[in-house]
Amino acid sequence: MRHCDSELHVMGRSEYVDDVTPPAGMQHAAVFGSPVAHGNIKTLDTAAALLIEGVSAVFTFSDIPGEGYFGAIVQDEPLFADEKVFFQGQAIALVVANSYENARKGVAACSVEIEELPVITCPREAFAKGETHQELRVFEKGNVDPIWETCDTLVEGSIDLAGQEHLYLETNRARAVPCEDGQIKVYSSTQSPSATQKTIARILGLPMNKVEVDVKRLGGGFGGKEDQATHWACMASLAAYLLHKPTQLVLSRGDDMRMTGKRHPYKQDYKLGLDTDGRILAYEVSHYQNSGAFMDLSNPVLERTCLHSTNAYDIPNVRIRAVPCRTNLPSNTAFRGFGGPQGMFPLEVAIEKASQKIGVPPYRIQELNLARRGYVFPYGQELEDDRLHRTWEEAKDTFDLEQRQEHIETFNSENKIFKKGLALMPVCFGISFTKTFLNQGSSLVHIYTDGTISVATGGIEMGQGVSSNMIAICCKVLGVSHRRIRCNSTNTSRIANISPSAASATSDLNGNATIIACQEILAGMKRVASEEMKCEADEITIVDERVYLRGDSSVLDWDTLVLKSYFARVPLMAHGFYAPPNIRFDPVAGWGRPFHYYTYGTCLIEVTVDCIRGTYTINSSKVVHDLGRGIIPSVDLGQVEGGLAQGIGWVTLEELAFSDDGKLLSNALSSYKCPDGDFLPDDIQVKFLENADNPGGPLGSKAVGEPPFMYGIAAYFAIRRAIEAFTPISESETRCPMTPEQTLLKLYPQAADSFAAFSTDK
Ligand code: LUZ
Ligand code: MOS
Repeated sequence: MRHCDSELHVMGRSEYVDDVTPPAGMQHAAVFGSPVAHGNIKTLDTAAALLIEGVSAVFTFSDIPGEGYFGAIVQDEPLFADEKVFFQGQAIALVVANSYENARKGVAACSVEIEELPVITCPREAFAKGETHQELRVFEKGNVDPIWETCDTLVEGSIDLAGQEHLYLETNRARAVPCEDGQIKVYSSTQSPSATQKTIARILGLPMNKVEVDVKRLGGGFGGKEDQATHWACMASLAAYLLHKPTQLVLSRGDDMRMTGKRHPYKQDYKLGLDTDGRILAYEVSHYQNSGAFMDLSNPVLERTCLHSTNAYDIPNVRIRAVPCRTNLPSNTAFRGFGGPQGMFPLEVAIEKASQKIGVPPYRIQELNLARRGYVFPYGQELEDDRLHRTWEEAKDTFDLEQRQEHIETFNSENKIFKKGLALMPVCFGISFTKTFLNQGSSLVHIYTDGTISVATGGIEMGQGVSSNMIAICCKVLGVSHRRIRCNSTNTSRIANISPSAASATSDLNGNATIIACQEILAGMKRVASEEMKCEADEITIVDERVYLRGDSSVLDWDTLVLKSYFARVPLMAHGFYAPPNIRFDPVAGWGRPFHYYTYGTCLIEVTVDCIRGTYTINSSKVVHDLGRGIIPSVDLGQVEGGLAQGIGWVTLEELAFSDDGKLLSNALSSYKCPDGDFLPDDIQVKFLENADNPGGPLGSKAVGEPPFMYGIAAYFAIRRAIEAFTPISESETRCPMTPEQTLLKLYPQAADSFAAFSTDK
């Protein structure tokens, strides 16, 4: 089986929110955003907009009939600016017109006078000024303080870790259609239909049962639509509700980049202590999270940063300090990995520094400290297997690590201008929402009298293949061909209280629920078959659309049994609900067993740096990944390769830049470079761990969405090692991404000052 949308995608026939034929009289909306990052609104002039031909209305904060403020964790965010603005691009007004062009003309005609206030863009500065969304939190294991003086090697430093633009192909958008009796139906590009439904109800002052949210598919989400698709759906709904006309809001690429939050940038301090052998004795890290203007999901993102701060390593003494800092930038939000990558990064920096002091390759220190079965993470969960080691050992063997290392050393001794570097990245990523209650999935399976099947779950199809996985699961459990099965849109009227499609857990949660639903229907059908064949129901199986009795093929086929079941008044529909057992987490104590299980893997990346130009080639990335027993191999491979590419992009080309006054400088695809097929390595090898069934996942599978992202981190260190082969790196702060510009500055530190003099107002 392939990805079930592949044909439609290739033909350009798959439909997104605004591809569906618009209802008659549909209006178009556009957003007027703040031109400055912080200030008091003195006067807002929208009269000129109303004079533009086709413009029917302009809405602001005071037009909101229900609650004007919302938020997943705390309700601190207004739908439109309420007297003050807190970031450039913050929505101030919504212009509605008879066409997209006229709505944009209306926006251009709006003007605002703002008394500007000081702008903070740096989380350290925000922290120093007491601008935090929450108190600083500390996670501890053992006690680092008395250990430092016993260490043979100590390294410390600070890090400037950049954020990342989601760059989903489909920008945020929604279409709202008013229905009878004050109800509203909303088509939204959201990863979280129930959060969208709930927030629309809140903003409009409606009960939730008057709001229906429907999602066919997304053109990518990556976390960017976990919490921040809501705003646009609420705005379209507000206009539709107040004007009694269907209204569509589609963000332009520029507006989407400027108005929505991204991966959180962090500032970090680390300190690592090791003994003579390279064994890590103590690790301390402080995370100053650049959270942006409002809380959004910053709290759980930072929590995952803390939980993954020791990644895959066994460290006896750990102190993790973390604080979400309020800055005048768009509220940063979920992004594949959800703070995990930011948690893992500083430890790898520290290990690299330590390896130079000790004089061994970093992978030796990584290997020596890799956690084994029985290890207890700083938050209390125990590592229950040795699969992480398996991926590490297999990566080393399969990809000839020692030989590659020798090859690189030889190459570097023979070449002056080109230098090569290699790095490994082990990943141990916890699967489950850390907010335990979110770990629930639902599925509704219908079998129609012609034998065809439809499945609808809480899972959102955003390209990752969850619909295909649901079909594959139905097909395996029911014993029928995937051609009989369709996956329906995700709809709040079919499934209630849907958790966001996030945390890599969508196929797990909804897949297990689908198994439960299929088994329930199947049980009824087997009863019917057993009466027909005068046997016990558990002697019946269905394979390849045929009924088998004690393993022998019978005359009954699927279509016949479906009809017989219908006439026997046996239900051919079922709702399955699944919640993984045995998980709990106390966020105040920072203690528990938050994860159902871990997904593991090891990645090896090799690069070549052109030491004259500062450019580089990623030669290869080779991965051993623990997939459990994969559901659809091509879909899983797509997730691993896609995650890897996005991770490589984060640490190399993708430079998110803001000016000191909070303006997004990397505000278009011309100034924000993401990896393309040409940049990515020609040699990508992904090997799935064999004999690795996962009892916690549907059909033995494992969550695969986020973990591969962190493989990309290896590219950063491979480039640094190549640079080190040319000239030692000295720096007061370690900066990521390692763009070609950064690489050049590292290659020629003497020239860095003069470069700085030439560089523009960054
Ligand atoms: N979303 C969320 C997530 O709300 N909680 C999580 O723990 C999480 N983890 C990864 C991605 N999204
Ligand atoms: Mo996500 S970062 O799993 O929406």
